[in-house]
Amino acid sequence: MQDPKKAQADSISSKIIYSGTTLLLVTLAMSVAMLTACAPQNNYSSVMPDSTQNCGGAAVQAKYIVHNLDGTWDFQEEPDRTKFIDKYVKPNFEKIHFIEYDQRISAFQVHIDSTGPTQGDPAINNWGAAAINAEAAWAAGARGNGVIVAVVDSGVDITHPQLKNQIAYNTGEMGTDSSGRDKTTNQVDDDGNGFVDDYAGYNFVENNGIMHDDVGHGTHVSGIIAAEHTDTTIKTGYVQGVAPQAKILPVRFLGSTNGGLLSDALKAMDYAVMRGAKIINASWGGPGCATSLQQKISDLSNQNVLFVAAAGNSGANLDLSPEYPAAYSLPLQLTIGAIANSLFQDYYSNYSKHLVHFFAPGTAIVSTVPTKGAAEGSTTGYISMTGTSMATPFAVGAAAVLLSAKAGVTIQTVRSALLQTVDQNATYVNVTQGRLDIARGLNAL
Ligand SMILES: [Ca+2]
Ligand SMILES: [Ca+2]
Repeated sequence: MQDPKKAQADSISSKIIYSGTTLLLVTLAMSVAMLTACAPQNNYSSVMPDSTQNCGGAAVQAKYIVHNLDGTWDFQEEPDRTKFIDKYVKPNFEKIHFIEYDQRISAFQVHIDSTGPTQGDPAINNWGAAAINAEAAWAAGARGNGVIVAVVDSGVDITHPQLKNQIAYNTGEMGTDSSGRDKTTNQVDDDGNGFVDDYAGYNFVENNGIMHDDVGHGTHVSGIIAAEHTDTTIKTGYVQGVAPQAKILPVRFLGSTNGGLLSDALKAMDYAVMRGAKIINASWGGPGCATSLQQKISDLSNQNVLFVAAAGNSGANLDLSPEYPAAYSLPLQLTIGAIANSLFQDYYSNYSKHLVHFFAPGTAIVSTVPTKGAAEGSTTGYISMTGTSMATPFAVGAAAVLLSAKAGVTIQTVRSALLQTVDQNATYVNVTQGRLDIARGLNAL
């Protein structure tokens, strides 16, 4: 995307940096020259997205995402483009960095292998946790203690028996208010954080604090990260979260059809940071052309928040068929592909020597889903799913474990340790030629 305002912003900052009179004059002269040179395009439309842009059909042309030069976001809705320019762009032009259309985002389609394994069923074999050597971490007491992990997804079933104690509850929205009403439902922003009744995360699809998961995707991801257990060894029959003392922050932006809006994803990530999340699980993406998503993940890097993205399930080389956010390659990003139980890269997983950092277990992963009302039809609260959506939370859980393992460990150190300690296999097509190994990662801290 063209960035006509960047040159202007750069010249403004150079004016501030150089204090010598000559330099200042030269810089000012250059600025004037640049502005004059840009003049034919420097009308209000210059910050607008091309009206023909449809981003592979994902663009929502009545909705706009505005990024301001001061780093803030604005979200606007106006079906008439000319009206939008007159009413919003002209009065705010001087402070706008860029504007783009809102877009539809999808959770990566996962394959449902089997529905309804029951507790105690040997089909719940936790092969993924075993493959990444999670036992070593549990035995060492490194269990993600206190690390808040945001599952920015389709919501989470916060009543699931293996998740209800694993949620990053907001105590400022719990208990009773001065009128004796339940703070979780009193329609009051009791803790003054800008969100009403957000006792268990926030639902940006319906703009309320009521957390639910119609499709099971976010609940499945959450179980892989932090399903409750106290074991130090791999057992069968129930799910064992990789980081069972991490806290899940549910942030819902994908609705009942697994679709969501980019604007809601941006708001969801802002919310996650505000609530103290150190790691974001992003098991979603698509073709898209979202400058704002790239900007947001770049901002997260500056805020020391790790953004972990699923590589996608097209079985493609991301170098040739990029999907986003998987292919952004930002400083504090990890992009995760998938291996099967054989430990070989599975056919559906996207790959790239430059953009996919390592692989993690993604095939036939049993994890938690809502017991009632899940589209997948589970009546037991467990389901087996396959996809890079499942590989991503293994990496997220591992990062939480490493972050909690030693005082003073930074998220940058955690990311480097995970990258440097993969188990390698010559057949893997990714940056490290490797797959996730928590035990080795811990040893490298
Ligand atoms: Ca609140
Ligand atoms: Ca409240």
